[in-house]
Amino acid sequence: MIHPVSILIICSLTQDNCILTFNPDQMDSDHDGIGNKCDNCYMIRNSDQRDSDWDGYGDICDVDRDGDGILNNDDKCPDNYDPSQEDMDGDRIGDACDNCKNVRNPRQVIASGTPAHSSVTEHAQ
Ligand SMILES: [Ca+2]
Ligand SMILES: [Ca+2]
Ligand SMILES: [Ca+2]
Ligand SMILES: [Ca+2]
Repeated sequence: MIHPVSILIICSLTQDNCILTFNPDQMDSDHDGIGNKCDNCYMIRNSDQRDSDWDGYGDICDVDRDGDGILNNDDKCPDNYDPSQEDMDGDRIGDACDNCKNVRNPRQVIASGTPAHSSVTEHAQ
């Protein structure tokens, strides 16, 4: 026979929103199912806990997602580690993530009219 206390422990473990961290209050401010104590972005919902650069801050609230030292707003490739920020064609899309490094195409549409990421045709400037 299983002792009632054992059942209680098993139930509380399966419902624990921070399995590896002691958090008896189970506080979850953003209601994403991950407790504040172990949530890598506890004020913004991110149940996937994606953290591309493994710095402990979830992508959704990380001011430098790729961890290259350039803040997202200034980063020419915010999702590619690219500390040099080289941009041969000067279109503000860094070489590390530019689909056409030698032709200015800030919307990343290939100049021939073949869409790379959208159906909008973009002309080289
Ligand atoms: Ca949370
Ligand atoms: Ca991060
Ligand atoms: Ca960056
Ligand atoms: Ca470029």
